[in-house]
This record gives sequence, C-alpha cells and structure tokens, in this order.
Amino acid sequence: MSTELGRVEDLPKDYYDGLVAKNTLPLWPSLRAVLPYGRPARRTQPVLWRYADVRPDLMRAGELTPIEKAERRVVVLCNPGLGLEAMQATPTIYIGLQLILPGETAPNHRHTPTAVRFVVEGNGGFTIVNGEKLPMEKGDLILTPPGLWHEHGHEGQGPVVWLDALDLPVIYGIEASYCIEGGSQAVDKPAGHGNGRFRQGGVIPYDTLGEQRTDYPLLRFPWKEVKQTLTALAGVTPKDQLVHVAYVNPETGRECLRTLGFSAVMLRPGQEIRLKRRSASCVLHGVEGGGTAGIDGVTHAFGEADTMAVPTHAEVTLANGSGTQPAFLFMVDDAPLHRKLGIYEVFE
Ligand code: GTQ
Repeated sequence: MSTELGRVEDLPKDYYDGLVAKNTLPLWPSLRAVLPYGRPARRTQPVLWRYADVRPDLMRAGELTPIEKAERRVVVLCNPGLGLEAMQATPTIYIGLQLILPGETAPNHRHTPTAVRFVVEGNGGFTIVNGEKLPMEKGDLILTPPGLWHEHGHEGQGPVVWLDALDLPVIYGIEASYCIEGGSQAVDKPAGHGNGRFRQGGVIPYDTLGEQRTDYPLLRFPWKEVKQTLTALAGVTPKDQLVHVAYVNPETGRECLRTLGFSAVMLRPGQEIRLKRRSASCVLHGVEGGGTAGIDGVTHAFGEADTMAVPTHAEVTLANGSGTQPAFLFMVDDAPLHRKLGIYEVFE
C-alpha cells in the first residue's frame, strides 16, 4: 500500500512541539525517507579524484607540515555528497593519499579501524605490521587489520605515496574509533615472512592445516603477482565476462578483513563491460592504463592513480581506452560488511 503518509504540518503544533520537548518524534512523516521503496536513498556522488590534481597539494603538504606535526601526512578524498567534514569517500569507506619523504617515520600506533595501503608511487617505503617489515612497491596491497601495531618508514629517494583505505566511517560512526601510541616495534619476523609462507595459491605451510589458523596470516599482496594472476585468468575467461580477482586469506579462502573487501580487475584491450549492480558501495583506483567509467549516468575518463567513488546500488560500466594494452583497476568495497549484515545483494 503506497498511500501518502501524514506530514508534520498535518499535526497540531502543540502536539508536535510537545513530542520534541520530550526528545521524541512521530515516525510517519519521516518513514519514507528512511525506508524508501525499492532502492535506498543515496547522498554519495559518483566522484572522480584525479591524481594529477591531488598530487601537487600532497607534495606541498610535505613542505608545509613536518611529519612530527602530522603523524600521518594525508590528503583525504571526501565525497561532497556526504559533506567534506565527514571524510567519507562512500558511506563506509575512508580514502586518503599519504605522503612519506626519505628518512621520515610515521610513528607506531594501533587502532580499532581497519586500514590497508595500496602503493601509488615511489621506492623505498616500508611499513612494519605486527613485527613484520613489509616493503611497499607500486601496486602492492598491505593490510593493517584492527588492533595490530603499524608504523611507516622510508629508506629510499624521492616521495613515496600510497592510498589508505579504512573503515573509519563505520567504526567512528558506531563510536568505537580510538588509537593507542607505542614505541617503535622490534622486527621479530624474517624478511619476506608472510610471502614466503604463502608463495603459491593453494599450497600452504602444512602446520596451518587444522586448528592453528591465525586471523591474518598474510599481510602483503605484491602487485606483480596479482597482475600475473589476472593475466592468466584472462586467458581462461570467456570474452564477455569480467576478469576479476579477490584478495583473500590464504588459510580460509575467504575475505581477508571483516568489513572491507579488496579485488582487482583487468580490462582487456578494447573491452567495455557492465558490472553487475550490487548493494555494496566501492572505490575504484586506476593501476595501469586507463579508460572510462560510467557510474549512475556520470562518465569519468580515468587514468593511472585516479580514484572514483561508486555509491551503493550503482550502475557501472567500465571501458578500456586502449585497443592494444590491458587496463588494471584496484577495488575496495564494503561487501564483507554487507554479507555479515545479511543485506548483500547482486542484481542481474
Ligand atoms: O597510516 O595509520 O589515512 O591511522 C588515517 C589514519 C592513515 C595510518 C590514515 C591512520 C593512518
């Protein structure tokens, strides 16, 4: 029954004011706003942030603000539809571009929000997570799960920049966001610890069978290997289907973090493809090559290191701008959260 619901104006003013005075409200004037028919109401806009636009401001931050005054030197990508101060790329996903300069240290801390890094440029950056020193090479994905100590450093030349993705809007939104500072960590794991243990998909250290699973066995996913995997998958995927891999926990085969999901897409030369419409919101980030992304009727031309926000339930079409080279995109979404909440949907 889709009848018009009563409005505030239909109520006697003294009744309405009395409700407000007692910190109460009638539901019916607002019911359709919070429970619209068919599709959610969305404030998130399909925004594009060009790296060429953000990079100069990030480099300037390197001159203006010493690392000691920043703790984390980050320019945040804020979706104007959600209000800039909310620091949300989508309702659940925070995205920032972080700069570290040679010799600098972003000090050790741990916090309740989940974070990941996706390396955009530079050499010699590293992050220490849970006593493991993880090199940061372009395109690598590095996890900093909730509660794990992490600090960043730079022992090379020139700027190092990476994309931070956090579930901060969720954790802050539920008033559960806080951090603890600590002294620098002892590196107590050998170099290449995680990647040595999980060198090849489907083959894991014997002792990890059975009951001994750790929550986060693998913290670094090198781009080189993800790209090789996508290229191999393209060779066995029908031409009209999306070449798409998920980053997973190698012991469970399931999503590697609880709220946010990570995946990578390869667009074949000349390929144009419509993604399945989903309940999840996501952020797309150009890794190699470029093209166009149509998001809810807005078309963006994107290239390397450009970042786009995709609202929940959006229509998305991706097209590779090259007829000879593949294009690669990294995706962060909130599908793991939607699945846990029992609201994950994929529409044909
Ligand atoms: O590098 O630990 O963009 O704590 C925001 C909060 C990065 C980090 C951000 C953080 C970090």
